[in-house]
Amino acid sequence: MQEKVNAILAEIGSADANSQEELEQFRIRFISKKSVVGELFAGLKDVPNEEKKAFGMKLNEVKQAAQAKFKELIDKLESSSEGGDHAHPDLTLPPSGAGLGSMHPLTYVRNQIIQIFERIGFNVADGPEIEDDFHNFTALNFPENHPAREMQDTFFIEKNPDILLRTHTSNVQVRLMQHQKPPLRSIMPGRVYRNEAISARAHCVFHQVEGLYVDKNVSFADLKQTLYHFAKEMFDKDTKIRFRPSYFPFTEPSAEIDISCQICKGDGCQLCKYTGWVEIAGSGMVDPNVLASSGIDPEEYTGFAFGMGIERITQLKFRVNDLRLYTENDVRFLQQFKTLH
Ligand code: 2NL
Repeated sequence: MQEKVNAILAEIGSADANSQEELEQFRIRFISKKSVVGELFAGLKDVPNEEKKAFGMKLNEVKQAAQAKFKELIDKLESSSEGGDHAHPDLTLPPSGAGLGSMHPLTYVRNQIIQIFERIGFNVADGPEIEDDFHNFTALNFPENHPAREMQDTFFIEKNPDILLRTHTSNVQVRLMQHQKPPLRSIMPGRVYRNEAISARAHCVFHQVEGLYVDKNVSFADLKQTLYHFAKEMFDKDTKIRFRPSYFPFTEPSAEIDISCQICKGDGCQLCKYTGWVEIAGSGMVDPNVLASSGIDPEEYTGFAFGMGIERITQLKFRVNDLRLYTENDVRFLQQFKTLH
């Protein structure tokens, strides 16, 4: 027994720990309830009575040696590199960087769209997101019973008279035509709202850029050339563009603009539904009724207008396949755009 005690004492004396793991091993072997020291104490009851006192004192010596060694090893580890930096930080070091944020891809694409149009003479106009029925619907030639006015599409704030969250940025164009004389050449980027369930492909808040050009003799050829130019600047130089007849209440004639699919280059893929084409914008010649309701004489002036979704353009540029990514602020998504500026 005495020999065993001496062996354990010697083991404690020469013990060392160079990591938290080794420290824990020491604790389990010499400090914990099930340690070898604990076992020695358990054996105390079998020691003859006359030796109990001396042996008990010896065991206390072992216990104290184990505890002293344990403390010594903790101190040693704390002042070494493992865990030491936290215990004793070097206050003279310069602070570590706060971790720079990155530009949101929608902000980047919006700025790019603005720059492309500014270079060809468009300016940026802004207006309210909370709007009345006239500027959001009536002035834009929406018939009284048009489905877009119904509850499922529009967030109404007040009824009679109707106050609502704008469903497109066209309200800014109406206000511009009311307050400025042609020539008008503006784009309106902004947030718009639709009463839709949120999914990968639909959101109740998204972003649009609309454009308006009103002057004497503005033609459909001007519209085509302007949007051709935009698509070439925004996407690859070899991007193909086509105009497809369409319908909007506020333009006549109307056309949707498709570009050759950026993912498969026209070969056909899931994004373009195997057509080789993807839609990027709607457009048309401003309906004479719209000019007239905004106080511009349709006999004297003509104009073209267009609208595009910023999320859509961003999806095509950066292959973002779920609209929810734009608003969830997941840093794993946002950090992928660190190089944008
Ligand atoms: C789309 C289609 C479009 C317009 C927006 C507009 C505005 C006024 C008058 C006439 Cl004030 N038109 N805007 C015209 C055609 C299409 O947007 O698909 N947007 C995402």
